[in-house]
Amino acid sequence: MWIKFNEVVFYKSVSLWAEQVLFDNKKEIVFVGRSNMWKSSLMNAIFEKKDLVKTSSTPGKTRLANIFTVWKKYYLTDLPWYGFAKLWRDFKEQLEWLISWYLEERKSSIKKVVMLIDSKLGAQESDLDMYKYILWLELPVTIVLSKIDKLSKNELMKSINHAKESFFWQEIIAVSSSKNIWILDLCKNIQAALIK
Ligand SMILES: Nc1nc2c(ncn2[C@@H]2O[C@H](COP(=O)(O)OP(=O)(O)OP(=O)(O)O)[C@@H](O)[C@H]2O)c(=O)[nH]1
Ligand SMILES: [Mg+2]
Repeated sequence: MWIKFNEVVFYKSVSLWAEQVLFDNKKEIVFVGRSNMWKSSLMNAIFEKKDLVKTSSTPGKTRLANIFTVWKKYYLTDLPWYGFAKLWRDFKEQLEWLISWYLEERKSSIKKVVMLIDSKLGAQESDLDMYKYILWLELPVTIVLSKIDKLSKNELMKSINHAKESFFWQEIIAVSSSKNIWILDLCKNIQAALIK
């Protein structure tokens, strides 16, 4: 049976070293990516909501772990971004600590890490570092190619092939939240991880 993710409420935001992050053992899906990967917008598309997840045209909006509860049963979480080289170093480290601390604290409940990659630029060094870290944690991952509405069909094929080389053996889904392309496939992919 196919579950929609539209029965959703905001649960809470978590900052680094927040007490009691091990709130319960609900199964969880987390979303990671560099800044401005259209990550929060993708979550809104999955939830079929316009602006439940806060988005911004200024990169760097998501700075906390924002947790949403679906069907009172699952968590879908928007994690902060990583790898913005120009950022003030201490702050960058704090965000990356938040990601790693969160992933490690919640490791046993996380059923999938959805990792967004810029389809035009391809995987950057910071993406590959994050990817290796996720594999090291032995968490299942789905690679999502973002921003595909900026590509021609030919460029998209190249981008998918390139991602297949960078992320050997991984599931790769190319999505556009604004055009609602392949969102359903991603939802099914997430669902399969949750009901496993
Ligand atoms: N053309 C187009 N623009 C989009 C799409 N999705 C998001 N955007 C725009 O891209 C900008 C950034 O989107 P966000 O969803 O906030 O990106 P994010 O990855 O969460 O960014 P940070 O949290 O700031 O790191 C916003 O101005 C969105 O309106 C899309 O599918 N197509
Ligand atoms: Mg965001």
